[in-house]
Amino acid sequence: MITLALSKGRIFEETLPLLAAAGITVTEDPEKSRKLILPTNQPDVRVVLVRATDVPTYVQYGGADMGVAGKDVLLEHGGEGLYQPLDLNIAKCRMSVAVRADFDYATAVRQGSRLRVATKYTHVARQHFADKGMHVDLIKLYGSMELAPLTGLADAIVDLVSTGKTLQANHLVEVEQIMEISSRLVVNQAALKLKRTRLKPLIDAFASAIQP
Ligand code: PRT
Ligand code: MG
Repeated sequence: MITLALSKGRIFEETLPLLAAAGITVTEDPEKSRKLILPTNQPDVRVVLVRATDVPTYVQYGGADMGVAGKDVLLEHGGEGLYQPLDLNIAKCRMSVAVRADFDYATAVRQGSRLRVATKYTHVARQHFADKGMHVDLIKLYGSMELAPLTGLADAIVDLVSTGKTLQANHLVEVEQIMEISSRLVVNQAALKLKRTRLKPLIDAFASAIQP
């Protein structure tokens, strides 16, 4: 049995065409079903639905043989025990610093002010501000980062941006782009050895279906 860990939503949706290229069709709709294990048209392939941040953990410990996870999630996880053969070029966005539209970020940086930064991505944020030689106090959040500058919890946030509509709706502006983000295929290293004859063709099929 091959177990693939995916998160519901954009990763699931954008992985479907890659699965199709490998001859795999998921036979139940995760938005309609409450099942956490979804069958496919291949009797030896199943999909498990986990939180996006849990995908690397499932694959690392063998709860799944492979999975699809955002670079944001992989950088926070650390990637230990994971083979990352492919950038799938899906679920694309960027990781950015954003502040309230009325906050003068450039001046705060120039004056060396100690900023409070709220984020789910503390590893990436710590590295980014260290590289800039800035002292920041990081506040770990698990969601709705946009709220932090509006309530006075923080001066800035580090969050993912795709269309920019969420920032705009909350009167925030993007002041720095830290990195481009897309999702990668991650494979359990032991599974790759033990189930290589089944996994290698799947990886090759995904590779051939990646859109530029
Ligand atoms: O939503 P949930 O709390 O269940 O989990 P999650 O947010 O971890 O999962 P999900 O499915 O929302 O995101 C999975 C992966 O998709 C992330 O790990 C990213 O790699 C990738 N991705 C791509 C994004 C976005 N684009 C994105 N826009 N993840 C989140 N967003 C959010 C962003 O955090 C912000 O709140 O969308 C909002 C901004 O979108 P725009 O279009 O308004 O700019
Ligand atoms: Mg989300």
